[in-house]
Amino acid sequence: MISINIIGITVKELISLNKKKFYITTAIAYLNGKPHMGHALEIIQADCLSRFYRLFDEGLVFQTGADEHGMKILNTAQEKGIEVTELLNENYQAFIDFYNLLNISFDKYVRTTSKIHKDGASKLWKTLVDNGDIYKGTYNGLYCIGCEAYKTYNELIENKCPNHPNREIITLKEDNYFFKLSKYIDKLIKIYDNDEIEIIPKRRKAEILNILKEELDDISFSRQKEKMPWGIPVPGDDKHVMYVWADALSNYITNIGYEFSPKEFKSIWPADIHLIGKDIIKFHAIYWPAILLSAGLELPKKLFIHGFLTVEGLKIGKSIGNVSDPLILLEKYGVPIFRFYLLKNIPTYDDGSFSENDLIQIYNNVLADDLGNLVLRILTFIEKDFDLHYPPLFSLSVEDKEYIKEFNFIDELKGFFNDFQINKALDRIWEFVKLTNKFINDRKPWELKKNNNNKGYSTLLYVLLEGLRIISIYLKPFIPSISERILNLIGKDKEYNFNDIDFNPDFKDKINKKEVLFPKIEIKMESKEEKEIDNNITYEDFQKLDIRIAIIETVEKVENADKLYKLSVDLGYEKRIIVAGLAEYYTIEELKGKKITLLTNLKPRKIRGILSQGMLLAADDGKLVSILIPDKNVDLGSKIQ
Ligand code: ME8
Repeated sequence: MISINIIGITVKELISLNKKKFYITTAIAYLNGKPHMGHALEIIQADCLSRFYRLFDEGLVFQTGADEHGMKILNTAQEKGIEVTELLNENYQAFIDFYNLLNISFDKYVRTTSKIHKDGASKLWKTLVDNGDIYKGTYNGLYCIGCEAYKTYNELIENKCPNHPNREIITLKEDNYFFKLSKYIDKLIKIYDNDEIEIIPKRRKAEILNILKEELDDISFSRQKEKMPWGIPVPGDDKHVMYVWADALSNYITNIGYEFSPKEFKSIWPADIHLIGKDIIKFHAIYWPAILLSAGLELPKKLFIHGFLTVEGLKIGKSIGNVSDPLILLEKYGVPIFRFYLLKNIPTYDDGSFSENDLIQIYNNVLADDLGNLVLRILTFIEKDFDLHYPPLFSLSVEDKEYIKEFNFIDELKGFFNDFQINKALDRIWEFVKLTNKFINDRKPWELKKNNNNKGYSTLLYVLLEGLRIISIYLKPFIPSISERILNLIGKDKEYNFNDIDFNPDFKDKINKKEVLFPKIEIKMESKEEKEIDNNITYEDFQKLDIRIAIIETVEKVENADKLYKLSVDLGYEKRIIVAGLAEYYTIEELKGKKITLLTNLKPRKIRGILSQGMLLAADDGKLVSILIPDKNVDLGSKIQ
C-alpha cells in the first residue's frame, strides 16, 4: 500500500482506524477462588484464536476479565472470615499472575466492580427500562448458588443441580425486577433457525432451540441490596442491586466504550466470537441476545462452546504430585508443553480428560521427537559445514520445489479456526513438521555432501531453514515462546505474520548455535523397593506427600458398611470423593462444613465400589479417632509443609 501522509497519519492507518476490529471474548471468571484447569483451557484456547487472527494483520481485540458479584463470592468470603474486597483483590491478582505466566495476549481485562463497567451496566439497564422490558414482581422459586442461576424443578436431577450435585438448592422469595425474556423468544427462534448467530459446535444449536421451545419464564433480574451489598445498584432504586448475570453479560460491551466512547464501541462491537464453556450456554445463547435485542444493539456473530476438562486419578507413582493444580504442573513442566498439550489433546467440541501421563508422552514423543529433533538435525548441518552462516542458495531441485509447494496451507487452517477446531489445525501443522522430517530422510543431505554435490547440499539446507521459518510462523498462536526461540536460532528477529509464508530466496543472516529445545522427561515408574516404607524418611520424602486443606461438603453413610462415610470434599481448586472410617466417631452433622487435612496424592482406591481419591488425616489412640482440624482461616488447597 502507498504510504501517503494526511495530517500525520498514513492512509493505511486511516483505513484501519475506521475498520471494525475482530473482537474475541472469553467468559469472565468468578473470583471466588484461584484459577483452575478449566480456566486454563478456556483462556489458552482464546489466546490461540486471538494470536491466529492477529497473524492476518487485521485489527483485533481480545478481552477477558473477572466476574465479581454473586452469592458464591459472598459465601466464600464469609467462610474465610474476610471482607469481600479482600477476597476479590487476592483472586484478581492470582488470575492476572496466572494469565501472564501462561503468555496470554489479552488486550482488555474487565472487572465488574470497576466504574467503567458499573456505568455501562447502569446505562444498559436504563435502556431496557425505557424500552418497557423491565418490571417489578415477586420471585418465589429455586436457586443454585453454584450456577448463580434460578432453577425450575424440571432442571434438577434428584433435587440437585446437575452441574453442582454437591451444593444444596436454596429457595428464594423476594421482590425483584424482572426482564421480559418471553417477549423475545419467537425472535430468538428465528435468529437461530437462520443462523444469524452461529453456534459451534453445530450440534449445540438443537440444544438451544429445545430450551427456547420449552416455556421460558421472564428472568428475575435483581437482588435485595442487603444480600449482595457491593452489587451494582439498580438505577432509581437503592434497595436493589443487579442480579449477577444481569450485570456480568454486559461486560462484553461496557469495557469497549458502550457508555464512555461511542467511537470505540462502534469500532469493536459486535463480538465476532464469544468463547464459553458448555455450562453457560443458556445465558449466552438466550439471555444475552434477548438483552441486546431489547437494547437495539447488534448481535454477536459466533458462539464457540467448549467442553469440560476432567482430571484423571493419580497414575505414574511418585513423580506425579498433584495433577490438577495448574501452577504445580506449570512449575514442573513449563508453559509451552502445558499450552501445547491442552490445545492438541483436548478436543474443542467435547469434554476431555486431563492426564499428566499423556502430557509427558506428548512432550517426549511429539514435541521432542518430531520438532526438537528436526531443529537440531538442521542446525547441526549448518553449524558443522557452514560455520553458522546461511548456506548459499543455488538452483532448486524438483524435490525442493515440491516441498516448497507444501508451505502454504493457511486456508485450511483458517477453515479449522473458523470452525473452532483448534486441535485439528495443530494436527495439520504437525503433518507439515512430519513431512519436513521425511523430506530430510528422503533427500539424505549427508549423501549429497558425500557425493560432493555442494550446491545441492547447500540449497537443500537453505530450503530446510525456510521450512523451519514456516513452521515457526504456524506455531506462533500455539506455543509463541517456542516459535520465537526457533526463529531466533535461525537468525530471525522480524515479527512475521501470514504474509510471510512464501519461500524467500534472499536470506543471508547468521544462524545461532544449536540448542536442545525439549530435553526428554524421564518417567519414573514406582519400583517395588521405592514402595517399601523406610522408617528414616528424609525431608525430601516428606515433601512427596501432598497434604492439603479441604472442606467437607457432604456426608453420606456407605450402604452396608457401618463404619464408613462417603464424603465429598472441596480443595478449593477441585472437588473429590473420599471414603473414611469415621461413622463410629462422628455424626454426619459434626463433619459437614469442617475443614480437614487431606493426603491428596495417594493412589485412588475402590472401597465398597466407591473410588476414594485421597485420605483424611486423623489421630487414633485406640479408643477414639480424632480428625486433624486446621485453623479456620487457612485457605482451601493450602499445602502442609
Ligand atoms: O461461569 N473445564 O465463571 P466460572 C472447562 N462468571 N471449562 C470450565 C471448567 C472445566 N472444568 N470449569 C469452568 C462463570 N469452566 C461466569 C461467567 S460470563 C459473562 C460469566 C469455564 O469462573 C466455564 O464454562 O465458573 C466458563 O466458560 C469459564 O470457565 C468461567 O467459569
